[in-house]
Amino acid sequence: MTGTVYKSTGSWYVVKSPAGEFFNCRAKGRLRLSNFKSTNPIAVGDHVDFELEVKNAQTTGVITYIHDRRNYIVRKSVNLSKQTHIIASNIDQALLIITINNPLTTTSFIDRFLITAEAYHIQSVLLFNKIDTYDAATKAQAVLLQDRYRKIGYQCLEISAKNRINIDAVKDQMKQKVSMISGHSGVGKSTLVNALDADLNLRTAAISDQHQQGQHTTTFAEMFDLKFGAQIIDTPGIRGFGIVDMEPEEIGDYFPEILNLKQDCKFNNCLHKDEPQCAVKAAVECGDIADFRYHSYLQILEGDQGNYRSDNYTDF
Ligand SMILES: Nc1nc2c(ncn2[C@@H]2O[C@H](COP(=O)(O)OP(=O)(O)OP(=O)(O)O)[C@@H](O)[C@H]2O)c(=O)[nH]1
Ligand SMILES: [Mg+2]
Ligand SMILES: [Zn+2]
Repeated sequence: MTGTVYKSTGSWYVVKSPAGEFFNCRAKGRLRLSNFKSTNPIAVGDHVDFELEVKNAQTTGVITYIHDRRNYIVRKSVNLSKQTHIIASNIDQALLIITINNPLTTTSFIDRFLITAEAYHIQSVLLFNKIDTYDAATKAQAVLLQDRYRKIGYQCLEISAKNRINIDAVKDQMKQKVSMISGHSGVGKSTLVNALDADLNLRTAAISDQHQQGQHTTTFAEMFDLKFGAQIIDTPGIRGFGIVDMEPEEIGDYFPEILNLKQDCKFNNCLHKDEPQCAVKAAVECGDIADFRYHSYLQILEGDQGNYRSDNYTDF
């Protein structure tokens, strides 16, 4: 039987059968695992073959095979271990939840996320959450950021998961798709899932007063079927986002506005750094490419791991 993984705790998996039943499964001992080293060989969204076993009147499953993934999104831990973790697989789009403060989401974090999604051919939508709390200055920042990202081609929405503002627009964007929801801890991912379907009632928690950071309330990725005909994968908050193995020449290709201009650079292997007659640098100078995007590009090119909170919005 072939099913879809809805939850993964690392040792147990919840798999949905074609008939819509959920089974607790474990992985068969000698299962051939994915060809790169990851902390979790089986991820939410995976299509797997599994067999049922009945022991002591309990039915559980054994996963015997993982089908090839259409795509997946991975995160490399920013600590020394450099381990790769598959966040989710076989997804149609990524919803990145951004908060301007409480907690702060930096542009460098947003851009690291976006280029990773670009590299795996996954469309991203930016959701600016908690707009019910924005004062005039925060609102102005949010508008500026949305203008910049829309100009590059990313869809942006302002929402309040808590006060249910623009939730229908999010639903429209999600219909008939599998969406993965991502962002720092405390930005409101689980609150949004609850707003999309009140029956789900996922655990959420206030961010800590002291550090203005989330408390990592969601600890495992999990997929949910939503009543309006969509699936969503709630994920644990991510701190930093280490970029997975990219060649320096490749990085610019995942910034759509850089990719667009690179044929106008004098050198066809231009890294848009110190080279003369670089169309990208010229576009940064005249404001066609946002300073903060170019800054993110250089950071990634230089292999800076972009640790959470090491920078802020001052660069635009
Ligand atoms: N004012 C306001 N608060 C919100 C909004 N969305 C979420 N919150 C609050 O932010 C806090 C964190 O929300 P969660 O949904 O637990 O955040 P999360 O992204 O799931 O966090 P992790 O599971 O830790 O990754 C909770 O106190 C929510 O009530 C919003 O639109 N406006
Ligand atoms: Mg959560
Ligand atoms: Zn160039």
